[in-house]
Amino acid sequence: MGIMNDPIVKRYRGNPILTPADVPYRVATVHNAGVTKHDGKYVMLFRAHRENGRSILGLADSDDGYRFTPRERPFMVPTSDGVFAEYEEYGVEDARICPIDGGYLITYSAYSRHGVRIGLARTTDFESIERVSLITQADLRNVVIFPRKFDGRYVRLDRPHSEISPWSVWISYSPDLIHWGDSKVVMKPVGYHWDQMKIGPGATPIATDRGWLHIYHGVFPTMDGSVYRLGVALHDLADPSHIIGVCDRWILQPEDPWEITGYVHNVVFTCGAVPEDDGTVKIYWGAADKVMCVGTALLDDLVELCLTEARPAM
Ligand code: BMA
Repeated sequence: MGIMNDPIVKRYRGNPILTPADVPYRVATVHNAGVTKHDGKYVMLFRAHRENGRSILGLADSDDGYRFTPRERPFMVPTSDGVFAEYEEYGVEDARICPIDGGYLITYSAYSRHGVRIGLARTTDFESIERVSLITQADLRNVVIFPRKFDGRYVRLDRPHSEISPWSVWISYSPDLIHWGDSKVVMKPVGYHWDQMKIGPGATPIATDRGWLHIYHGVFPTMDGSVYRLGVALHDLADPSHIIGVCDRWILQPEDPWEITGYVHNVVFTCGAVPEDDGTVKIYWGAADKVMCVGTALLDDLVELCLTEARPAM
C-alpha cells in the first residue's frame, strides 16, 4: 500500500470525462454509467436525464478508458413494445454491464407508475440490444450480475427497498436469467457509520485471487441532505453469499467541485469498474448526478482494505 495519506482512488486529472455538453442530443445530465471493455475498447452506457426529468441510456466509446466519444443517438430509450412498455414509462436508469456467455448482460432500473423494477437486456456488439426479462418486482434497484456462473446458476446482488430495515444488499440465483430465487440478505448498513442510511450494489464484481471485489455505494444522512460515497466488500470466490470482509472506511467521497455541486449535490455513485492487466482498476462514477468521472486504484490495495480494516457485513 502507498503512503498513508495517499488517496486509495487516484482521480484522473482530466475529470470530468463526460458532460451533457459532449452529447450530440439534448440532455441535462450524464451520470451513473456502466462501463466494460469490448474488443479491446471501452464502452460506457451512461444515464442521461432529458429535460422532462426522465432518463434514457446513451453510449460512448473510448480507446483508452479516459476520452469517450458519445454516439449520435441514444442507445436505449423506454420501449413501447411488449411487457416492458408499461414498466419503462418513466425512464431507464443506472445500467450495469456483465460480460458473460460470450456477450453482455445489461441490468437497468425501469421506472413506471408501478414503482421501480429491474430490466435485463442482452447485447453482443453494443450495436443492437435485446430485452430479455423483467427480473424483479417493485421496489428494487441496483442489480449487478457476477460475470461467472456458480454451480450452473447466474448470481446477482440486488437492493430491495424496505420500510422497516435500512436498505441492504441481497443475493439471488437463477438457472435461466428469468426465474430468480433463493434470495437472502448478505450485507447491511451499520449504525453510526458513513453508510448507515442505505447501501447498494455498485460495479459488477471483479474476481481477484482472494475473493470477489465489490465496489458499492453507501449513504449518510446529514442536515444538508444525503452524502453518497463508495466503499468495498470482499465476497468469497466459491460462495459469493459469504462476505469475507467489508472495509470500515469509504474509498471515495465527493470532493471535486463537480462532485459537490451539480444536479444532486454531494454524490459519487458507481455502476462500473474495469480491471486492467497491470493490477489496476478503473473506477467510473457519476458526480453529483450530472457528469462522469474516472479514477484508478490498485486491486490489491482494495482487497487488502477489506481484509485488514474489516467490519462485519451485518
Ligand atoms: C439514488 C439513485 C441514483 C442517484 C442517487 C443520488 O437513489 O436515484 O441513481 O445517483 O440517488 O441522487
